Amino acid sequence: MPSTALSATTCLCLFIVVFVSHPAWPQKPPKRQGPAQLKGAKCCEAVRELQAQVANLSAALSELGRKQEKDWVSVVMQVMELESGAKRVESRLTDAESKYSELNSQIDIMQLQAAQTVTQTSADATYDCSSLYQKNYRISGVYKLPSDDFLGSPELEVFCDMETSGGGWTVIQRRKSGLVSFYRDWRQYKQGFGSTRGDFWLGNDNIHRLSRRPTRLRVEMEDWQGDRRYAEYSHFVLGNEINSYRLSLGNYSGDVGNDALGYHNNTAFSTKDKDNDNCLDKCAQLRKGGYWYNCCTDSNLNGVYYRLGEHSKHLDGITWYGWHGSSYSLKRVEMKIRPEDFQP
Ligand SMILES: *[C@@H]1O[C@H](CO)[C@@H](O)[C@H](O)[C@H]1NC(C)=O
Ligand SMILES: *[C@@H]1O[C@H](CO)[C@@H](O)[C@H](O)[C@H]1NC(C)=O
Ligand SMILES: *[C@@H]1O[C@H](CO)[C@@H](O)[C@H](O)[C@H]1NC(C)=O
Ligand SMILES: [Ca+2]
Repeated sequence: MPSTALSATTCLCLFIVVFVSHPAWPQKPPKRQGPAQLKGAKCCEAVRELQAQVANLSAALSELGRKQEKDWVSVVMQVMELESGAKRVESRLTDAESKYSELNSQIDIMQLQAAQTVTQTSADATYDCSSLYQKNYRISGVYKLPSDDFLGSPELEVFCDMETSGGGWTVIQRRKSGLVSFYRDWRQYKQGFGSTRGDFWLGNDNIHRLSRRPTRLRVEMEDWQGDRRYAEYSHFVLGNEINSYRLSLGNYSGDVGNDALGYHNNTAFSTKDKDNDNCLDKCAQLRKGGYWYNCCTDSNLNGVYYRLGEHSKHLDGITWYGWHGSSYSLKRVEMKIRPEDFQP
């Protein structure tokens, strides 16, 4: 009967399907036949048996699949858990690191505060550039001296010369560019003016405060040929405002040939609006600066800046009588101070 033959092939086909879907099934040479007429087939006992086995097997397979999937999922879960654990550890590490650095910076701040507190009571105070030098700042340049209630000093920007003759110098005056006018009034000389990196006057109140300890003054000069000379004075003192910022000097030393500041020793400070000089004239107006005018000058370091060509024609220039005479205006001048007992 064609029907039984068909059923037999159907069984075979089923078998093939089962075999393909489960490779562990004992291998048997498959017969080529389309799996077309599976549906509606009337089956013998053997076929039912096979069908049950197939069903069993598929169930087993899908069971296995589910189990595997479950296993795989659990592995994935474990991996993920491990990963997140690692991340947690990592983040805890980062946390710890940031806490550590925070702690470190707090320690820095505390040290700074401690240093500032100490500054107010000990001999270790930051008075000037020489203090900074002793604290191992050895590069010339602009520094900020902290304000100090104990010393009664405000914060002050200064230029420190840490190289010349051992360093530790606080620069109180500079002429080098000619861009800043020094023909100023009493109040401006009191407070200071100009730029710390360029031409400036540090201010009479500041200079007074910085010279309360036994202090040395150094004047450096350069002419238009590029020659350089210096003058130093021991025991430099600038009086307070009540004393009209009177200048006191000790002994002169140096290589500029002539002590042209000695003439201004024990003399009060004068500006165009305050005549404290020893003359009938108004020296500050004649010499166009603020200075310890006597009657009037042997030196005029705060005079008018004249450039090359104009530099030797005027009495109100930046002069140092005894090096180039009374009408030679210098190219560059720096005045700087440091404590008498400074040890480089
Ligand atoms: C199907 O599997 C069950 C156990 O899971 C077994 O008891 C039963 O005999 C199996 N049937 C066939 C047709 O193999
Ligand atoms: C100036 O020098 C002389 C010696 O030449 C010395 O006796 C005197 O004490 C010095 N004065 C000052 C203020 O340093
Ligand atoms: C300045 O005057 C004092 C006396 O008041 C004197 O001891 C000192 O040597 C003078 N300095 C200069 C450079 O002339
Ligand atoms: Ca006068």
